[in-house]
Amino acid sequence: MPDTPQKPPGAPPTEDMRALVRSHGLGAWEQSELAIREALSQHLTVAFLGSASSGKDSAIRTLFGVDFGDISPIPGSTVRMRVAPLDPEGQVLLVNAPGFGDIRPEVDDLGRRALDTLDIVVYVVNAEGGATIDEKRDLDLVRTRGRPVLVCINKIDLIRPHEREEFVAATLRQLGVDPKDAAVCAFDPLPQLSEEPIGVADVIGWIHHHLHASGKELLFAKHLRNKAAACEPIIKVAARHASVAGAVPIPGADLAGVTALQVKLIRDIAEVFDVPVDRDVALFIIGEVLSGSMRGFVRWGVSALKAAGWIPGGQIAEAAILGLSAMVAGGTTFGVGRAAVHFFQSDRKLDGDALRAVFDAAAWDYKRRRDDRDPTGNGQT
Ligand SMILES: Nc1nc2c(ncn2[C@@H]2O[C@H](COP(=O)(O)OP(=O)(O)OP(=O)(O)O)[C@@H](O)[C@H]2O)c(=O)[nH]1
Ligand SMILES: [Mg+2]
Repeated sequence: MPDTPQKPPGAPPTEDMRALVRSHGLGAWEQSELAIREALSQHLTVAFLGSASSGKDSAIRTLFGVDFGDISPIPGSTVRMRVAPLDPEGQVLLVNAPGFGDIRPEVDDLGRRALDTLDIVVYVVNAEGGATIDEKRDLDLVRTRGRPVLVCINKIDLIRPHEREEFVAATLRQLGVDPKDAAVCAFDPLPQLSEEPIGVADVIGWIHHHLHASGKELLFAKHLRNKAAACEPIIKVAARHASVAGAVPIPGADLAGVTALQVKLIRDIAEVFDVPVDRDVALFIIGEVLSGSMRGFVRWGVSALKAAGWIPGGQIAEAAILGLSAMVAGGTTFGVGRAAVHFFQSDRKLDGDALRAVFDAAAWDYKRRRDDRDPTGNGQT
């Protein structure tokens, strides 16, 4: 028996909460080990194609933080189609070429293998001047390979803000591209027009989404320059999975399923930051944020669930409770992810209070966005 049986559910002492997380998180730690090792043993090839000066090198520099010209190309590269590894083992290859048009006959062995194993194509179009017939023809050829192709309308900073929407729509129509497979970008904007690159998060999100099926998204995220941006889609996916896990990750409820997802999420994030993480660190983060159950998001979750008729440990069958538990599970997982990002960004110097503050802000943010999408509040989106 726990030594505090009289405590109302939803408000166990902080120490109990930490112990609870610990007991659920230990097994999850072992399970996630294998999954991560497998994800990181994959191979990934991303091609950046597009006509002269469209911004291929700028895209590579902004996304991966490397100067493509400084990486030694692998044998099989040609003057026009260069293939270079992002890591010493050559697990992640980048292809940098104008297009596929007349290239195939020129490349041999490894270069051809790079083309054959392509995972993702990023086709960069220069917004200045709009799309050309040649680009349309080349893009059509690229698409015949059956790989996911993202079209980036780059240098959007050079188009006047009020003309952008119409310009983008017209360009995509000309190219025959579905807007969901396009991103509006400025990989290297003129400083006077935009201080930051534009559209990078969209590009990362799209690629992450399309690599998810093959399990290569962690390898991709690990090589990105902007670590927080790299983690964002990972956090969103984990929150979505948690929200459908049908478990309530709060004191007095069934932590197990959601804790396992959160432990894995923290490990993934640590991998992206390339920092060692051990079990205790992961459980520390989860334990600290959830032990803030006397206030904030977790407190809201407990009260809302109880008001809807939820009994801790009971079956979740009613739609209202199901919707709320999905919100709580998704929100806490989203919050745990953001807290972990800040934790690793701060070089592991965040204490419990700081972690809880980040957690809470993110969890409310998640709830607000869900509420906007689902004004009925019953989670049936
Ligand atoms: N204004 C603006 N200029 C950009 C942007 N992206 C790239 N450029 C500029 O466009 C020029 C060409 O960019 P690169 O990244 O070298 O293009 P590329 O496709 O690799 O060019 P090639 O290898 O010569 O075909 C450079 O001067 C960049 O600074 C952008 O988003 N906005
Ligand atoms: Mg170039």
